[in-house]
Amino acid sequence: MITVHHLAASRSQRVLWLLEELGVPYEVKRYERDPVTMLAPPELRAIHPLGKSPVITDGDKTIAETGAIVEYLIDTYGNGRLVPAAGTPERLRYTYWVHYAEGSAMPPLVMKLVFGHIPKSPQLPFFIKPVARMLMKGVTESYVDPQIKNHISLWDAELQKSPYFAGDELTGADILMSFPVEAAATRGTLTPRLTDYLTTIHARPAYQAALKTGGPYQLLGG
Ligand SMILES: N[C@@H](CCC(=O)N[C@@H](CS)C(=O)NCC(=O)O)C(=O)O
Repeated sequence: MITVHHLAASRSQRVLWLLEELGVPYEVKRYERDPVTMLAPPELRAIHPLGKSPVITDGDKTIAETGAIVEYLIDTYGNGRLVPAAGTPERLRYTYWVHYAEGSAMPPLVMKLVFGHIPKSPQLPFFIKPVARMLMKGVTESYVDPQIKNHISLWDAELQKSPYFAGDELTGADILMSFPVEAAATRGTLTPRLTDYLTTIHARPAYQAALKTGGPYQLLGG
């Protein structure tokens, strides 16, 4: 039996969605975030030393990192589903987006979230807060926001070529990319094409089933 070590409102939601798409039985072990720091609880470190979610266990295997989990599950349980055939141009697109989602898209989105929180931190003396706010605002406006805008344009251009990130069918690339697109939706404006894309993937029965299993999904991106 596969166990998904699921942190509330997190990247882990994608793994539940994938398992629902594949129709593979699984169980969920839920972890709640610390209400102040929003970090994962220390119990998660007993499963994987980084103490981050998602992590899955499957028999004697422990697998962390969303991209690695998605590749493992599709390779092991997909029977050719949710991945374009090897050697096709779609397969190359698939590989790119599977790695890009966490490697390139998420860093500026997380930066924006963290920079927004720093000035509100209770640890910060009150007289530093206005300076921190000015600094973070400056970096966000001059560096982070233009980066995010650039990424959003890239996604939009890709979805102009085909309805999904790696062609005409939903694949693991869409499951990986759902989180950055959702995170960008909460932090700025998506293009109409990307908004429609989110509507399409959110309407999938497997996505809806995963929401029921995973519990309330309020994006934090951290
Ligand atoms: N690149 C990793 C990121 C893992 C990660 O940062 N997960 C977040 C959940 S969205 C987490 O566990 N945050 C809580 C913490 O860092 O304590 C992946 O995709 O698995």
